[in-house]
Amino acid sequence: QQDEAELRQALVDEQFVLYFQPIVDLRTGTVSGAEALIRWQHPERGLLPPAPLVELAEETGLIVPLGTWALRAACRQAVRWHRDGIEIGMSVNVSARQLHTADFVDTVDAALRDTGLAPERLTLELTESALVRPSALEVLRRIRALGVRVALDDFGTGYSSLSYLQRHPFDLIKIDRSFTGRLGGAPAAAGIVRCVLDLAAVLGTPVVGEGVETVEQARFLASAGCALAQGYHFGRPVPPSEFLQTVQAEP
Ligand code: G
Ligand code: G
Ligand code: NA
Ligand code: MN
Repeated sequence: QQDEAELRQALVDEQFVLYFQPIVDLRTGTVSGAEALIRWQHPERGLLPPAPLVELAEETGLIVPLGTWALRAACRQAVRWHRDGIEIGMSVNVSARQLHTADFVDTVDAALRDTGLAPERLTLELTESALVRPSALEVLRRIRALGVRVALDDFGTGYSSLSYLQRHPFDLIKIDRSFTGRLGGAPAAAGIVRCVLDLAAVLGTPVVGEGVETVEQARFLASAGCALAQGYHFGRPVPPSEFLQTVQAEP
């Protein structure tokens, strides 16, 4: 059982690793960024999937130190890549609990200063659930005042999507894979995706299509004016060395 005590110990022992998934510019076909996704390298059970880990961490509040670890490790990795001439952005997931800790903005500021990452290279991914509390708006403003970008993750799966879009300043909208991943399957998917792209165009906000698994889905998004895409078609989440190979193998 992955209980709380085990997770606490794992934090002490730093049993976590980050995997990275490419975010691709649909116009040029080049990698424009990486999304950092946490994995638990368990000493006995091997590499564990993130969903139960993140869930347990959310329940216990350990997502706060775990999230801070992920943020700092992702910033360090981005700086390493930049030193190697790989000038890509870094996206990091932030949970509601993390966002609403009193010192969250200071934590982000410290991660940038300690690692030397340029703020505009960092994107924090938030879901609609993180925006329910009214204080989220002020936190978002303070994050953006640092120069850090903010993405609305899993767009379309939460509640009150439209009002959040209108009230909060996002640099990026990520369409959830339950829409983009069904392009070519569910008949309504194309219409829904076009609608989100139109909406984003009105707001002047670029869009990432998530969960792109086929070349047809990628082509549809490109022709519909979607700027960026992510998904198994372009690359699965992989360890940093493998990620580097993918980027360097580009034309
Ligand atoms: O990586 P997928 O590989 O299975 O990730 C599963 C879920 O875990 C996703 O919803 C993702 O947003 C979340 N997740 C992965 N890494 C992190 C992290 O560093 N912080 C938070 N808060 N969530 C994460
Ligand atoms: O909630 P968030 O969007 O951060 O979660 C990202 C999750 O989506 C990760 O678990 C990642 O492994 C998964 N993912 C990324 N690309 C694809 C894809 O093309 N298909 C599917 N099914 N899952 C994907
Ligand atoms: Na995400
Ligand atoms: Mn997402």
